[in-house]
Amino acid sequence: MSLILHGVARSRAVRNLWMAKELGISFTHDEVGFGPTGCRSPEYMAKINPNGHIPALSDDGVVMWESLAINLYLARKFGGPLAAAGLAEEGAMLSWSFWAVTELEPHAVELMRHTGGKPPAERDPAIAAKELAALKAPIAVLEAALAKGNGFLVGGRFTVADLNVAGVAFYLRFCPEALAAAPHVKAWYEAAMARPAARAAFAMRGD
Ligand SMILES: N[C@@H](CCC(=O)N[C@@H](CS)C(=O)NCC(=O)O)C(=O)O
Repeated sequence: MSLILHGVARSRAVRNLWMAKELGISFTHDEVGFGPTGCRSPEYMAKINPNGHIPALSDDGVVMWESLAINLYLARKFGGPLAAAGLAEEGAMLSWSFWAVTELEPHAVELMRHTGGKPPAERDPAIAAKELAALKAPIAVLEAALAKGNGFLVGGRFTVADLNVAGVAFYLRFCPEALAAAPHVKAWYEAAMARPAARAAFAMRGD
């Protein structure tokens, strides 16, 4: 089998497992984990990802890293309703995916750490409050887009853009307050996570 997804489900690889299940494609799951015997091993870093991170993808000589880029690649390769129907949609999908990793993810990760990710004694409510405040603007952007798009980001249907952004919004899960003023985001996120492919992928995390 030529398509190999490297990375355990309990990492950002869950985003790619979700995408692969949406597409119904066959792939080998190489469950590379963390640390010196996993994604920091010299062999993995030499052959797959010099950054020492998971996930990564190998596809017949094409080696990729960056979870959201991998999903855009899979969408382009396998097509179907999650993929772009034309350049305008592709542009919007690229915009939302880059937006998710730059505008949303840094604050959402810190919020996650200080609301549920770290042991309680290591959580700092002041950092959580600061990140929650910083998330107001991007969440308002998402809320407005979903209101305008009837619950979807691109093309009036569930696409890789929704999957990529929802995969990042997963970091907000310990802080319901983050979506309290964003009913469209809340409904969209819940619908995305209720999809059979999402449930199957997230179940692999075992949490
Ligand atoms: N922007 C990258 C981030 C990759 C990343 O930081 N992965 C984490 C796991 S979710 C990792 O590999 N951590 C282990 C390490 O850095 O040693 C992506 O979206 O793929």
